[in-house]
Amino acid sequence: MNSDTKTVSVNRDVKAELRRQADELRCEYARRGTLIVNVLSSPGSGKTSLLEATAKHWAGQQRMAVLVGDLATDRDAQRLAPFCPVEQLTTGGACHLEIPLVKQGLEKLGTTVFDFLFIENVGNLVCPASHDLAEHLRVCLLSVTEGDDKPGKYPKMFRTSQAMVISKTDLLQHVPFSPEAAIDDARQIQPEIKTLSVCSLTGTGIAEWCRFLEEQRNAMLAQAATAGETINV
Ligand SMILES: Nc1nc2c(ncn2[C@@H]2O[C@H](COP(=O)(O)OP(=O)(O)OP(=O)(O)O)[C@@H](O)[C@H]2O)c(=O)[nH]1
Ligand SMILES: [Mg+2]
Repeated sequence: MNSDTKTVSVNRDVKAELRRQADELRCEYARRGTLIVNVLSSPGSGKTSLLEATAKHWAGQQRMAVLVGDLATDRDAQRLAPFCPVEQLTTGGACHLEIPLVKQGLEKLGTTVFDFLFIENVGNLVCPASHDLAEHLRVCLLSVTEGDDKPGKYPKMFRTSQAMVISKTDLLQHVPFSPEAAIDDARQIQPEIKTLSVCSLTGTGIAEWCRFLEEQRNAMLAQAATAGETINV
């Protein structure tokens, strides 16, 4: 070792610090009455399309905003901007979002209070599963063109999600995908997982999806009220 080199030991657990920051934000946004939803899936499964359809369905009824993560470009933010406040989080090549970038996005969104804050993660069925983004609800999309065997092949993604949304159901007639097989496979990993089906292009299933989200938010508000929190809704 070069005599000028110094060894510095880092005793702080970086992951524990990120978890602490995520927990702090989760509590803060529950107090604000904002349900944070982390939306994950492989590339092109229909995350942005689902959020566009959600914003159109709720227009004037629920206040929503989106933080959208991508390796490069602000294309998804441009698609969502006509419908709701949105901030693009560009990872510069990283395959998933982490809490510091999410915090930057939240700061850019400012102090406006939203009922729902969606985080569209980078398209990837592996790494995003390992990162807590302060969400109250984690949702994983599985499009019918990907195959009904994917939950078992990417177990962490489905084990850590509270809901699985089967997307692009209009294509079911063209591909060998069994929704029952996909649901069975997901339930082997996560017996409690809620399952929904949508076609964002036609709007089929969007009302049920939105109702599910509203129920989740109501449950969060009720839990916060039971805990004696002052909720700003
Ligand atoms: N047939 C059909 N196509 C869809 C549906 N939803 C989305 N698509 C198409 O699938 C492609 C990808 O959709 P996106 O919404 O961009 O998917 P994404 O998951 O946001 O993609 P990334 O952000 O790149 O990971 C687009 O060409 C959409 O038009 C659907 O319900 N049915
Ligand atoms: Mg997208």
